[in-house]
Amino acid sequence: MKREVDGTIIELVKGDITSQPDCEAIVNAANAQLRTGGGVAGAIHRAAGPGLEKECRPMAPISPGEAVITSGHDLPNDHVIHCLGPIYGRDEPSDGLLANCYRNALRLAEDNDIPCIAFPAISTGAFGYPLEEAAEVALSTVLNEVKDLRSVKRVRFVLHSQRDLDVHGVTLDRLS
Ligand code: AR6
Repeated sequence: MKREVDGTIIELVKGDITSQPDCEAIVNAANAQLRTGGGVAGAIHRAAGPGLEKECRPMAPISPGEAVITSGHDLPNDHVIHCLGPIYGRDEPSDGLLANCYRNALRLAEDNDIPCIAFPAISTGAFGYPLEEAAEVALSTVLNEVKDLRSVKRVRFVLHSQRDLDVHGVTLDRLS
């Protein structure tokens, strides 16, 4: 599914965040220590190789809603933007902190002249954020930001399951 809004393409695909070679930046659903882990963080660190953790070390820890940028190491992408999503039910306000992740990642992409950025569904795995609510926050935040984007021409959401893709599709339909 694809929408063009204010000259930016917002697209939803089913897939693996580490297999997006046509995007200059991918976003990591990171932990505060910026170490490898499960889910997205595990997949990204495995594909990037040990140099990524080494580059991350001096930037840690980060707080919920914060984003930092590194190079992509052995990934096919130039950059990884690491975002710490809120742990649902613990880091409050969860919706504001999750929105900060998307906003801060887009700002870093703009500052680094990145044309395409690919996001996973931050916080919806180990951090327990309900999928429908997270999709609403993610897509409404991106839709609010597009008018200010100059470098970023494509924002891709890479969803891991058919259900995740369907929920984001219904939400994007409703919001755009
Ligand atoms: N590509 C795209 N999406 C994926 C992939 C992948 N390779 N793998 C999982 N997902 P999570 P969080 C989906 O847990 O909730 C880590 O251990 C997954 O199905 O990766 O922000 C870190 O170290 C879910 O929908 O991120 C942190 O401690 C979504 O990506 C913690 O988990 C996010 O799941 C972060 O938790």
